[in-house]
Amino acid sequence: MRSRTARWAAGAAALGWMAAASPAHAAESALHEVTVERDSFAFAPQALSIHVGDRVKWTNHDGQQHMVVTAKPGSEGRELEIYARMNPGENIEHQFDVPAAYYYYCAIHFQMWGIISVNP
Ligand SMILES: [Cu+2]
Repeated sequence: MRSRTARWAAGAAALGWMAAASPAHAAESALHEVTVERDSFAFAPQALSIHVGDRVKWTNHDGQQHMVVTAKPGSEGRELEIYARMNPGENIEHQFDVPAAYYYYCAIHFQMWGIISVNP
């Protein structure tokens, strides 16, 4: 009984340490991956939920060029946050510093779109 209690206490202490450590971990920038697979004409995953300061990397595994285009939040589409081309095998990376929902698309194939929800 005593050892079981001790084990529980150790587990609780570990959980407490994890809870204390998580805010520091959340402050680190995470990298999220989006891919375009061959002949898919789609970004996968189509929807991502990330945190401010996180980075997103898009990789083009298709045999043709694709784009990633998205507007700056609050600009009503007049300013662009990303306007990038990816040749076959290329990738692009972008860090999101403003919390907003970023709808993006490929300006060559308008059926290709995705959304990045950047949370505070
Ligand atoms: Cu495309």
